[in-house]
Amino acid sequence: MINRPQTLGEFIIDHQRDFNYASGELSQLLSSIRLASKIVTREIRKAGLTDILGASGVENVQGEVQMKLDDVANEIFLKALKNRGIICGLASEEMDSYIIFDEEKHAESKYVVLIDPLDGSSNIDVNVSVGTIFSIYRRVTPVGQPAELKDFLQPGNQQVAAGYVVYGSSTMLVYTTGNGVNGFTLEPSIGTFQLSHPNMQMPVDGKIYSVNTGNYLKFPDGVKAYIDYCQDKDPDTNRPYTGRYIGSLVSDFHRNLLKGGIYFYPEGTNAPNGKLRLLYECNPLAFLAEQAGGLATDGHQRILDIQPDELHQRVPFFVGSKHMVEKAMTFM
Ligand code: AHM
Ligand code: MG
Repeated sequence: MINRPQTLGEFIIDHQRDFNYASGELSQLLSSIRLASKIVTREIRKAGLTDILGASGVENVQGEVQMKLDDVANEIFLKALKNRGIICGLASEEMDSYIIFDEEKHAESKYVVLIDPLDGSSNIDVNVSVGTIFSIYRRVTPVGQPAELKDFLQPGNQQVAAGYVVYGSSTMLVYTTGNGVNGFTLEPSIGTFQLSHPNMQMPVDGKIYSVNTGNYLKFPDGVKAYIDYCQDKDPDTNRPYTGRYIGSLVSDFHRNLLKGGIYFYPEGTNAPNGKLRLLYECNPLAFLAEQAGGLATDGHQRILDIQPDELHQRVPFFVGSKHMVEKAMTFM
């Protein structure tokens, strides 16, 4: 037998029984995300050529208007997720409202997906990595009826799976179904994700803090005091910490997951709930963080216990190594 890393497809099938409801549908859903992320990878790898092939919003040489990559990614995920008839609805950062899938093939669909198809997309212009974030729930309304808003407005502790794709120097897909976190790296020559990071664990302590310090003056006093703490010298607690902020949430989170660290996007005087969206940015990353031994809060309470009341709701976000998030909370 050839000794080679397990592919994502093999891993999904092997772990199908980990789910409470092992009907194979969630496996198919994850396979749709796997496919879409490969197509988005292909589109992103061409992004630097838009200036010569036609920038977004203008006509290309074929006379077609180029779409923004966020919209391209949204279309790709939407089509891939809709095709197999597994989900009854989709909500996305790119769409004001959720979409209902109620054609015949969705008659038995039990899942809804919430997605940020291309987070940090302003980084594309400067060739910095971006990501996709996704969150999956079982519907709460009866199967066979059109999905409703309440299917999407579930607290994060009800997620059945969540993950992200980081389009970096490699493309990686990292996900959890509530049984730990596993990371897969795309082998570009054969187009297959391979298990490169089994059972990922976030170090309980770290040396990295990630925050947009340009907002320092707008932050509440507790946040300012915590930033001062991060910068203070104390060799016993690894301080001063190293500041690392890409401004691309998935990449910042991914680095801190591997190396240990804290990411925070707090409320500010001009943004009472911060910037990040609860349902398709914070909840999925919070689920992953907890599954890897980390923590995620809004500064006061667990992110996963927040009952959402709107689709695009924002929330202050503190996520990362357990001891670092615990310490940050003592300042709030
Ligand atoms: P987006 O969903 O419009 O891309 O915004 C989310 C992004 C995150 O990736 C990143 O962490 C954050 O915005 C950066 O915001 P800021 O530039 O205010 O620091
Ligand atoms: Mg986003």
